[in-house]
Formats: sequence, structure tokens, C-alpha cells
Amino acid sequence: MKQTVDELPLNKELTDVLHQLGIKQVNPAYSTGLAWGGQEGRKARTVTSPADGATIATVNMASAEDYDKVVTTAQEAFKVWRKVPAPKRGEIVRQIGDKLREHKEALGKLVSYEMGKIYQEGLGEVQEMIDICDFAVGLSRQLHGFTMHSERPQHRMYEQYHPLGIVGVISAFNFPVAVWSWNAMLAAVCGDVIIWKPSEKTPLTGVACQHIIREVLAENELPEGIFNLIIGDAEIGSLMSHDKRVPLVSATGSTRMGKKVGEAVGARLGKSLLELGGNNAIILTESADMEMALRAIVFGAVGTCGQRCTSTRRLIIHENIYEQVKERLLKVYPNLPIGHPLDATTLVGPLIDKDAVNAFTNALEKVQQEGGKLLTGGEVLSGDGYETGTYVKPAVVEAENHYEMVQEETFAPILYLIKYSGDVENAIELQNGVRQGLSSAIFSTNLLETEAFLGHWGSDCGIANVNIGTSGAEIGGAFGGEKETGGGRESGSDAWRVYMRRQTNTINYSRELPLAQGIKFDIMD
Ligand code: UN1
Repeated sequence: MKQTVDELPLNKELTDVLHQLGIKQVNPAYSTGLAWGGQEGRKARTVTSPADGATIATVNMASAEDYDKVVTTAQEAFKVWRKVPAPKRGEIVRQIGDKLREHKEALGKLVSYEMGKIYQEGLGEVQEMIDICDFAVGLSRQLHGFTMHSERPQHRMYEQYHPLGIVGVISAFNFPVAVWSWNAMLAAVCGDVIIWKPSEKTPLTGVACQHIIREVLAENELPEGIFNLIIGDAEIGSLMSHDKRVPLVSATGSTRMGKKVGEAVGARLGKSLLELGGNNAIILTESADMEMALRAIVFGAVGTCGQRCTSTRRLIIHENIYEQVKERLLKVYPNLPIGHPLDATTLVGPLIDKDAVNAFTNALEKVQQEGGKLLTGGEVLSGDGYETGTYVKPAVVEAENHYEMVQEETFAPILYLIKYSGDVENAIELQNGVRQGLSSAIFSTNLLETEAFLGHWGSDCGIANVNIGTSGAEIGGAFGGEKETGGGRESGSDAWRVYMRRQTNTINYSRELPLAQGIKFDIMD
């Protein structure tokens, strides 16, 4: 059955948000940009808000046939899109950015309500999308390769970048729209077509973005199949990963999921861009500016309720300031305003679902069995406003770096305090002593310490910040990390190159045919 927005049991404000975003029906299983499909006869899934448990929508899960249809449409669209000059493709992305500006509040509210992050962070997420659109527009005139000097006379060498084809984007619930846009907007100016599988936990924000895209495609009389959406679970992800018609799969999520995607794509020698788990630490040296550090730590550890890849999970503190830091945190944590993410006074919203709550409580139990000491938090809240069972009190735990639970990424607000002594090298060793390598930070006003942290013997992460927390990166830099984080780079800098294939061209404008390396090969005739 087609489910319309007006039939949803939502309050008027949120129904208005959906209307503003152009959403009339909420349950298509897929969209090829202009057309929607799969509203009937599919496996259904109910989406509830982690904020108040209200049913937001029932969405349909795409079938294997739906997937195939989307791929075929995308293949056709690619033949058209790749011929559109890159700056003209940039113009389409500019229009998408303009529409996002127009809908920033509505989309930010929907992100907040469907995912559970506070409204400020929902707005921030939409701002990241606007920023990447702007970046991609500029990039559309700068997709340049090098030129080289040939060793042969009257020869010219250069390289150029061509579009790849279909780019599959598998995104996670925690940044339901921004991470897709990092991939999609770059891929689009590069001349690729995109098939997006949003997290099945946050499909509605995907549908909302697709509506925005649809308006732009229709206004510009572009064919369907350039920006595609497919609502599905791991099965669709698996089809995409194994599919030779999808030369690049970009996946964001857990290391477990990323290994599956990476193996499947690798087995067919496709390309993958993986942005997986983090286990990010802030180092606090004796010379740290405590007031600055404190704000960064708390934002990093409890922002998005600890559900960012970049969330601060470990605090590596010099023993001489350890007690002072602990005391300050124990003053702040019990007073954190926890509540409905759309309430302006809230700083900590809910976890995404009950499974996440269980992961949080299990991790706390296990780390205590290993010897960790829970200093504050850890409770699952109940009662007025907390009926969903998804609200928890952020926890601080004294622990050691080698504990199994400290080595794991638990996607929840748990901050481990770890003591170090001696000089900064010891702290860096602890910071690097985990399997993941996404983000890292140091708070120090001592140049010798900060440079040691940034040197090649320093942090082994993809992101290393000085006097800034681990989360909240700007889109202009390349985003991603090493080791079990997967090695991919998205967003700014020259991350666009992964969405294109590189070609080296050598042109001979002489009437001779000299061979490279001076090889003589004269045929007799
Ligand atoms: C993620 O958690 O997958 O740096 C992305 C940050 C955000 C992006 C996080 N700009 O925290």
C-alpha cells in the first residue's frame, strides 16, 4: 500500500517538515531520480524515531529485481552524463546546494528526529552537505592531471582523469545524509552516476534528499539514473559489492561490515573506499590549556551521543594532571542535559535503538570485569520523556589501554581515562596502540610535544589535530583513516581522484618512432 505523509501518526510540525521536503509518499523502495518504484508488494520495515518512539514511516525494502532495474537505468544515464562537460555537471551540483540551503531547517529537523542527534548537529550535518556542494562546484573546473616531459623528442606526455561509471554508496545511520553527499557530489562532478543505499535505520532522510535531487534533475531536463536511491538491508549491500557493473563501492560503517564489502569488491578487483571504525584518543599533556581541552573532550565524547566515527573514546592523560582532569569531568558529566533532540536545551540525545543501548551496557559490564572503574554514568534512563529506553547517561571509566573493551569501538558515549607518565612519546604509543586509525588529537602548548605528535613517528591516524578535538572535521580536508579504519579518503583535498580512472597519454608529433629507454628495434623491409 502506498503510504502518504498525511496518514502518518506525526505531530503537525513534523508532517509540515515532510511536506516542505516535497515528500508525499514515504515508502518507495527505490528511485532512479525522476521515477519512484516499489511502493507495493515488498518486504516492509517500520521506522521509529529514537527520540520518542513514534512511527515515522513504513518503508519498503528493495528486491534483487529492483536493484537490477536501478543498475540498468544508471548504466544508461552514465552514457549521457559523462558527455556533459564537468563545469556543467558542477552547475547541477550548485543548484542542489541552493536547494539544500532552502531546506536546511526542515532537513536538519528530519535528520535530528529520525537519527536522534540534537537539532544543532542536524543543522551542522546539512551544512556539511552544502559545503561539499560548494567544494564540488569549484572542483568541477579543476579535475586536472599532471603533464610530464617525455624522454623522446617531439613527444608530449600528460595524464587525464575519466569518470568510472556507477559509484555505489553505502552510508551509515549516524551521518545519514552528509557522508552520502561527500561521495555523491564529488562523483557527480567527476561524471559518475550514483546508487545510494542509506542505512535501513534512517531511510526517510534518504527519501527526503532524493526529493530535493529530483526537483533539480526535472528542472534541468536531465535523464533519470544519475542519482539513484535504493532502500534495503545488507542483502542489497552484498549485491552491490559483488556486482562488476559497479566499479567503485564506497562504504561507511563498522569494520565488520567494511571487511565484507572490501573482500567482495577485492575478489572482483573492483575499487572500494572504506571509512570504518575509529577508536579516537585525545592526549592531554601537562602543558594543555585545560578550559579548551575540556570543551573539546565533552563535545567529542558525548556529541551525537558518542555515535560519530570520530567520537572521542579514550583520554590519555599525563599522571601529573590526571586527578584534576578527572575531577573536572566528574563535575560536568552528571549535569549534561539529556533529552529530546529537538529540544533546544538538550546536549545529549538518544542512542539510535535498543541494540545500541545493549552494546553500551554490555561494554560497561565487560570493562568492569576486566578491572575498569566506572566513575559516572552508565544508567539507562526511564520515566518521563525517556519512555523509549534509548536514553543513557554518558559514562566515564578509568581503564587501561590494553583492555579488550578499550580496544573495541563501542558506538556509544563511553569515555575511557588512561594515565601515562614520562614524556609525550609514551602517550603517542598508547594512542597508536589500537587496531583502528581514524582520528586523534593532542592538547598541548608545548611545540616539542605537538610536533612529536605530528611527526612521522607520531600519530598513525588519518586525522591528527592539535588543540582541537577528534570530531567535527571540516569538509575541505581528506577524511578517513588507516589500519582497521579501512584506508579510504573522502570529502576534500584530492579525494576526488578515487572517483575517476587515470589515463596516461603519450603523443608523438614527429615523423620518427623512437622507442623509450633507447631500445633499437629496426625491422627490415
Ligand atoms: C562519521 O562519523 O562518519 O568529523 C563522519 C566529523 C564529521 C563527520 C563524521 N564532520 O565528526
